[in-house]
Amino acid sequence: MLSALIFDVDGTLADTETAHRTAFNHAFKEFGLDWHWDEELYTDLLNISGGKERILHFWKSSHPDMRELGSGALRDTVNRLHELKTAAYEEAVNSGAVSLRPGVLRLMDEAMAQGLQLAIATTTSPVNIAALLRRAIGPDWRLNFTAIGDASTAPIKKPHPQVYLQMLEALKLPAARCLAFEDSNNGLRSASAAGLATVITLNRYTAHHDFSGALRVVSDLSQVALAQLKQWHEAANSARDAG
Ligand code: XBP
Ligand code: MG
Repeated sequence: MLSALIFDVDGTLADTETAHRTAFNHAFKEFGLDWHWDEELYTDLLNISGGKERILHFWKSSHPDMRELGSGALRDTVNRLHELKTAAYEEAVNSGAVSLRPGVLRLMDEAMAQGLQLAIATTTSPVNIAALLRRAIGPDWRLNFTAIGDASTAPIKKPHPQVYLQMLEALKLPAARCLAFEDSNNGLRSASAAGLATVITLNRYTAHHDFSGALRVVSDLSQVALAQLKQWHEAANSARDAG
């Protein structure tokens, strides 16, 4: 029986990556760097999960001759850049730059009304989740979720399954009784490696990703009712049991 829904955040709960990209560029400018991530470059950089990891990857790939002066200087600089980025992103979300994708709130309400548990499994930072859901759901948004896995709980980023395994443990449920919602190949691989059937919601930054093995690929959740999800889930479990 389907007993829990586990949601990714960026690109799934909301189309956040444009706001993230703008915040990265703001941080680079504020720090005095002449870096600028346009949409094409950022779409490619999204293959790297995690903002800090993405900055480091870009720095090393665009400046291969770079030499670290003092131990930790690189790490400290990346951390400072990410702090500036996170502050700019939070400010943007608090001023209404991002809203939940179609169907997300309705599906969550439907699931809670039918006694299903909800959880979050994301790569992003806790403050980003709070800013988004406080604005979309209200000050008591956390009460909707049995558990939240994020950059502070799961340092090993997607496609590693760490964050999804943490959520299954917190939900006290086997993967077969849950469904994951994702938007990227890294996310699909992370959820699949944790044994989860996964519904993909496409967005313009990740629509070109490989979604082989996904339970379903949909443009968004506006046409997906809980009854439909239960049917897909049951069919997936029967297919798996039939080997
Ligand atoms: C996607 C990510 C995140 C965001 C940026 O997260 O890879 O890193 O792009 O957020 P999700 P941070 O797993 O929710 O799709 O800068 O906070 O990492
Ligand atoms: Mg995502």
